[in-house]
This record gives sequence, C-alpha cells and structure tokens, in this order.
Amino acid sequence: MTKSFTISDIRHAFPILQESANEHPLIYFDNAATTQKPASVINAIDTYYSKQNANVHRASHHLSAIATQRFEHARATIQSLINAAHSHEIIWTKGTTESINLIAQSYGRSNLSAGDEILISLMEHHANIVPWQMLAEQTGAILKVIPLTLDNQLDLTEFDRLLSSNTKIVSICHVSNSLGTINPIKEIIEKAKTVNAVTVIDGAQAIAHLPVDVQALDCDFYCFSGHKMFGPTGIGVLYGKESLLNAMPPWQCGGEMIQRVSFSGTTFSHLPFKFEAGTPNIAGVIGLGAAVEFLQQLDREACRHHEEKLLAAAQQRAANLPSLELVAQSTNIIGLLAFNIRGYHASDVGTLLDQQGIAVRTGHHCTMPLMDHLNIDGSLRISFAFYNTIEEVHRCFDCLEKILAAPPSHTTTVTPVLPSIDELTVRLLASQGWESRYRVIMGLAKELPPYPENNRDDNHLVMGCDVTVWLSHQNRNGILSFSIDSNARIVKGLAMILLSYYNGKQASEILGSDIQGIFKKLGLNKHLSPSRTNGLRAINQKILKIAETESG
Ligand code: C6P
Repeated sequence: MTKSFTISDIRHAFPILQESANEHPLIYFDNAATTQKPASVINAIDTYYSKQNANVHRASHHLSAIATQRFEHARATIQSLINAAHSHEIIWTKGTTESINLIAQSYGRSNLSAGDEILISLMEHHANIVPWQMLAEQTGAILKVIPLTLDNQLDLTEFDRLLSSNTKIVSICHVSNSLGTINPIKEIIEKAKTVNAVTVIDGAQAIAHLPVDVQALDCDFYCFSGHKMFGPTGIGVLYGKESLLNAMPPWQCGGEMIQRVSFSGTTFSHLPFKFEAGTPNIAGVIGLGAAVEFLQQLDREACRHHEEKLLAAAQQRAANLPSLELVAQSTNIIGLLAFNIRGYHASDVGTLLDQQGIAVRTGHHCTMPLMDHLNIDGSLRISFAFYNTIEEVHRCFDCLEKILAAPPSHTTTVTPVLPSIDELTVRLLASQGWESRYRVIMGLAKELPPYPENNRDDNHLVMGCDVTVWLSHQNRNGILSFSIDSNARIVKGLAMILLSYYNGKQASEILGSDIQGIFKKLGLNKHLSPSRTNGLRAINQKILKIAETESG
C-alpha cells in the first residue's frame, strides 16, 4: 500500500478542523494536551455503538463475537505499531497515567524494598513522579532525580553517577511535554541494563511524532495514551515484556481477570486479561485501533518532516520577537515551542490568542518541579500535529505581534477607591461583544488597590488556580474588606469585580449574596476558559470561607 501525505486531504479527514472558534477559523495548537480525531475514529466508535454494541469475551451471541473480534484486532494493531513481540504484551489502560501507576503498584510493590532506588528525571510529568513517590513511601525505596544540563537536556554524566546496583527502576519520558526535548532513551535503557534496572518509558508525547519499536529499544515497559495519538480519551496502553508481566501480580481485581473463583481461593487469568479487570473501554479500544490504522495509511516520515517545518517556522518567528523568551533550547526538540513574553503573563496571552480562534496551552503543564527549576511559574506552549499548517503558524505569530503592539492598557487611570459593583457592571456591559469586554476586564487590573506586601506568603495563596493568586482580608467592626493580587492580568481584572462586590459587606451579607448572578450577567460563566473559571471559583470559595469563619 502506498502511503501518502497531503495536507489538504489530512485536514479534511478531521471534522473539527472545518469548525470555527470565537468566530475565527480554528487553529488548534494544543496537540500535546490532546489531538483531534479523524472521522474514521469517530465513525468506528459510532459503528460499534450503533451496530455492534456488546460486551467482549463473555457472551455466546454473535454481537459479542463481533465486538470481541474488533477489540482484539485493535490489540494486534497496536502490537504492530510498536513492534511488540506478542499481542498479549499490550495491556489496555485508561492512559499513560494509569499505565505508570499499574507498573508502580504491581511491579514496584512486589519487587522493591527499603533502600532500593528509583531514578526519574527533572523534566518528568507529574504522572511519572507521583506514582513513584507513593511507591517510595510504601516500600522505603528512594526516589532520585537526574538533573538537566544548562541547555535543558538530561545530564547523562549525572545519570551515570546516580546509576548504581541499588537502582531498580529507571523511568524517563521519551519526549518532554514542557520542553519538547527528545531524550536518548536507547542509550538510557542500555545503561540501565548494566545494573539490571527495569526501564519504564513514558511515551505520551512521543507516540504521535516518532516511530517506536519496543524490541529495538529493548525497554521493559512503554506507556502511552490514545487521545494524544488521534484516538479517543480514556484509553491507553501499557506495553510490558511478557516475562515481566507474567511475574507481576494483578493490581485490580474483579471479573474478566480470573480463571476460577471460590471462597477457598482465586486463580488469575493469563496475559493480557490478568491486568484488565472489569468491562473494558470497548469503544475506546476500537477507536484507538482505528486511529492507528489511520496513522498507518500516512507517510509518517513525511508527517515528521512537515512537523519539523512547522517548528522551524515558529522558531524563526519567535526569534524576531525580542520580548519572547524560549523555555527550551532550540535543538533536539519535537512538536512544540514553549515560551514566555516579558511583561505579560502566559495565561493572559493565551486568552487573547483564544479570542482569535487559536487554542494553546498555558500554565505549568503538570511539570511543577521543572518549572521551579527554570524559575518560571509556567509558559505558553504551542504544540503541533501534522494537520497544522505553516499559514497557521504565521497567523499565530501575527496575532502575538498585534497583542504586543497594543497592550491591553485601555487608558484607565488608577483610582484609589473601588468602583461600586453597579458602576462596574454598567461599564462592562457597555463594551460590545465578549472580546472587547475581555479587554476592559484586563484594563481593570490597573485599578486594583495595592496588596499588603507582608501578606505574600503561603497562608494567603489561593489553591486551585493555575496562576499565583494572593488573598488577604481585614475585619473592621464587622465590615470585611479583601485584597487580591496575582501575576496574571486577567485575574487582577476579575479580582476587581469580586472586590467591588464583596468589600464593605458584613460576613452574613457576603454569605447570603449571589455573585453568580453578576458572573452570569457579565457572561463570565459562558466565556471564561475552564482554567480561569476554576481559578475564579477558587478565589470566590476562599472569600466565602473567610466570611464563614468571621461570622462564627
Ligand atoms: N500531558 C499536556 O498537556 P494522560 O493524562 O494519562 O493521558 O497523560 C499524562 C501524561 C504523562 N506523561 C507526559 C509526558 C504527558 O505529557 C502527559 C499528559 C498533557 O502536556 C496533559 S497535562
């Protein structure tokens, strides 16, 4: 079969790419978070539910036979994608996170003991940190971290130094989701073998971009998520070597994974079912199989080449923006560009891009230790798939340049006194359309009263926001007044709405009030992004908690 790569055909295969966002053509640059799905995947799921829905492996009827055949066919498709030796080495999980947890709780708990060492790196996603921290707590094992070089590559000299006969597990990402760095996993696996350490590769960010051959790599485990490779959410893969999987105990128990159950004892099923307790995500598996078949029709070398061109174009445009600071070095990365813009909070820029129909991700990208190391609280990340175009890259950077040329100052003068909520509502409702209202909210940030410097500590941090937010209060004769500050301009603008509404009220009035009505009137419920809505909710909840304490 001849494999093809025609960008217009590819784009046509993805229904969502024909849609618009905020009245602009959608430019989807958040592929590292999740990729879009081709019609073939959507149709495969639809066909399963509309024509073939049945449980797998159990019933005696025809529908179940068809569902089981499609389900197991998908397993064989994944086997061929990553060149596993056996299809039973492919275990279905919910995604990368569950795959790593399975290894930690099954392999890790039964093989590690006090003093053993687990080696991860500084650039890992929380999904490849926290399960190991928990395992270390449960077993007394020690978690060690490979640092990075100055150009944000794994420090292989330090890796050599940390690797010892105590190292039992080496768990590393193939590609970093925050930097885009491609790690030399073959070399790492080879070195880990010299001390008989088991190797776990987090392939979440690699599988959509790079060829993966688990036999050539000779890794013990390789994990990835369906939704980052054009398949559905809620389905992922744990590849494990047969000998290791056979020796591991099950980690979840129930139906499907047993051979025989009696009250005197239970025997477990063979691979892969030993690790697939309960009714699996059948539609997800079938959808993922269709995603791999879609990929297998493409010239993946050409896809990679195209993605390299997208990255090069973005890097070139980025180099022309003097206030843009790249998070990562510019060589040996794939699929994404992460940066900050001096004088702007990433989430503010992300929201302004969103208004132009450009979807990007901002924040710490679930790599908080890496952000701490880089001394930033997050970044703006543009991440590519082969369906993106060079024109989209240019449009994104044209928009960035426009944003920088016209900062959202809106010439509001600093007023020492807070406007009343009625006054503020009238001002905001006067702006036509959400885009212009958003700019007015951004402009409000300038009017936020100064925040007391000595209250910038952990006690005053609002948890649950993806940007830094401080909140403190005063109680003068039963009248409460709050102060808020943040490093994101949009949050400061939203804080003005909260303060105008709440300040000067008694605790009981605050508890009986209805800020949701104001949010609704201003369209905040409908138009704010999920992370901003969560942040606003977290600040509001903290205010209500304070009012509750003060009223008691
Ligand atoms: N990274 C991102 O925007 P799940 O959620 O289980 O499908 O994948 C977790 C995961 C594990 N490892 C790496 C390297 C990842 O990038 C991710 C998911 C998304 O970067 C969501 S935080």
